[in-house]
Amino acid sequence: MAEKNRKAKKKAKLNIRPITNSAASPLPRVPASSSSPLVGVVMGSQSDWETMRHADETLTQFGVNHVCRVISAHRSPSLASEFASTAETEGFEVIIGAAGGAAHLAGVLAAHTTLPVLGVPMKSDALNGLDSLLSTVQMPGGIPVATFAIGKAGAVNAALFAVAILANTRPELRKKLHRFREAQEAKIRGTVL
Ligand code: RP5
Repeated sequence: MAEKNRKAKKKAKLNIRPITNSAASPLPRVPASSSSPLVGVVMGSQSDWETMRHADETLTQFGVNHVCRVISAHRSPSLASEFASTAETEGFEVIIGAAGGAAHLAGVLAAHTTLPVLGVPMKSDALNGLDSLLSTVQMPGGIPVATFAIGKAGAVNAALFAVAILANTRPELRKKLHRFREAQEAKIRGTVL
């Protein structure tokens, strides 16, 4: 049985498809690495990239292999379902879902996977992101989405939280998180106005 599981796992690994965005989308991209990505950063629109690039930069800072993709729960519902349903076998360990307005993306992703889904509400024109926040956070019991702050702080913190999850089984990431906190504090201690 163990041998069968090992073979199935190996096969799933070999079947990993490179996840790329359409050529028309210049920003979200697959980072240059041969190992499979651990974090999927998914956003509802390319217009979310200006905020979500901060999640991308934070994950890159920690050396975490990840992909950034535009997938809309409303405009490309089948793709959202396909991405989340296959995420676990693709080797992802955490998904970050960011959307604005009627922000159902993180919830829809969470409905199709048991991987941890971290939601980032985008600041919206109409209601400054309060709509996004409530749409993301008010999940029905049974399908959890860990929701972060609206905008840049949420994007950075979702990435840091993803690193913290991965660090549970990766001591080198835990060390990096400690160093990050120390550097952050040292910067404040060294600030004299
Ligand atoms: C949401 O609608 C997206 O996540 C974005 O925040 C918002 C507006 O999208 P665009 O009209 O700019 O594509 O689905």
